[in-house]
Amino acid sequence: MPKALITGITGQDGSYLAEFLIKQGYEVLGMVRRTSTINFDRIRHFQDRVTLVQGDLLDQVSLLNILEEHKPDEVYNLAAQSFVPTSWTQPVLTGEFTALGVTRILDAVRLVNPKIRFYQASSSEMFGKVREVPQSEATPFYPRSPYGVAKVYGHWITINYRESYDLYACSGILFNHESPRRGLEFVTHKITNAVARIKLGLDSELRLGNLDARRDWGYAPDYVRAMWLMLQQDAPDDYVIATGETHSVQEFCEEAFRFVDLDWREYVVQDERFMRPAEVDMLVGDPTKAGETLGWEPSVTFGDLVRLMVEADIEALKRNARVPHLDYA
Ligand code: NAP
Ligand code: F7E
Repeated sequence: MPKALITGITGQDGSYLAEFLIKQGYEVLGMVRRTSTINFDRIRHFQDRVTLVQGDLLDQVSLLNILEEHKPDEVYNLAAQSFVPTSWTQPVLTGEFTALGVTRILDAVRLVNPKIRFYQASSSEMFGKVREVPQSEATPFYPRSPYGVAKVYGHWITINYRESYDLYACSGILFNHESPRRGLEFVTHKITNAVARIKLGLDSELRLGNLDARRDWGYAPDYVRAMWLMLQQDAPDDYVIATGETHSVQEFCEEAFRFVDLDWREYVVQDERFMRPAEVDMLVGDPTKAGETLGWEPSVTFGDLVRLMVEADIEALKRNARVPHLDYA
């Protein structure tokens, strides 16, 4: 039975990846950090089928001990400070988690067992102020936030460890991917949660920042399959994972409100508080290499993604399962 370690198992992607790997017949280890309140909402329904181990990307010894004790064959490094606005208010911490954290775990792999196959969660935010359209593996980076800068570091240190130490280390340059498990601070889930609340009479407006920003939005379970495929090839490489379609935040609103027969213009209010010091105006990925080499393609359209998220939020609210608001996002 192959064994995989997932850092960030309590996050959106970590939870879907764990379920996917269990179905593939893996023994799954999930690294969790110590918190005063347990935050296992996304993994509770399969917690009895994974082994949780305590560790932190800030703590080198914990990483070494986990690899030595549990001997995984594959490591998926998904842990990060992943919210772009927080990277301006906590830039050093973001660099510690999202940039240097990658070196800490790569070094642990190199020292404990360089045969471990390694996946790094790189991001389309590295393209930032885009140099070409669409963005592919060959597009130069121009990050526009401390988060984007930290991800560029994580990307290049992964490539450097591959080339310096002959590690099987891959970097997936994933464009935005969403689901009902997405953090409520990200724009898609913020919108679908608000649409559900407004539809059920629990709220009357939705305050957003830049409605013109465009993203290439896919469905998270499709994207974790791509992570696994990257580690099953003959040789390690880097891949763009995207749908190839771009939509604006406004289009996302239109679609989400239309689904519940409401007009978005009656509820959406633009609010300076949600504007960023620097914006990534437009992202759209070219997933040709992933299609040709990995046989990967997305299975959920933009319209289906919006609808499944709105439906899930309405259901959750009816069960009284959603928190109301986040003031800072
Ligand atoms: P997420 O929901 O924010 O999850 C992040 C995970 O990292 C959580 O499990 C969190 O644990 C953990 N974590 C944070 N700091 C840590 C530390 N110091 N030590 C150990 N664990 C730590 O993120 P996601 O959307 O699943 O994304 C997964 C990865 O892909 C991230 O690296 C993200 O930057 C990257 N990425 C995401 C997207 C996307 O569209 N979702 C696109 C490209 C790249 P707690 O639960 O304890 O906070
Ligand atoms: O913003 C605009 C905002 O926070 C998308 C992370 O997973 O994907 C994610 O980063 C766009 C931006 O995601 C609000 O200005 C408008 O242009 O959902 P987001 P992100 O910044 O693209 C990448 C690939 C990652 O790697 C990251 O980890 O939406 N926007 N109004 C807003 N965004 C938020 N959050 N809130 C608003 O009110």
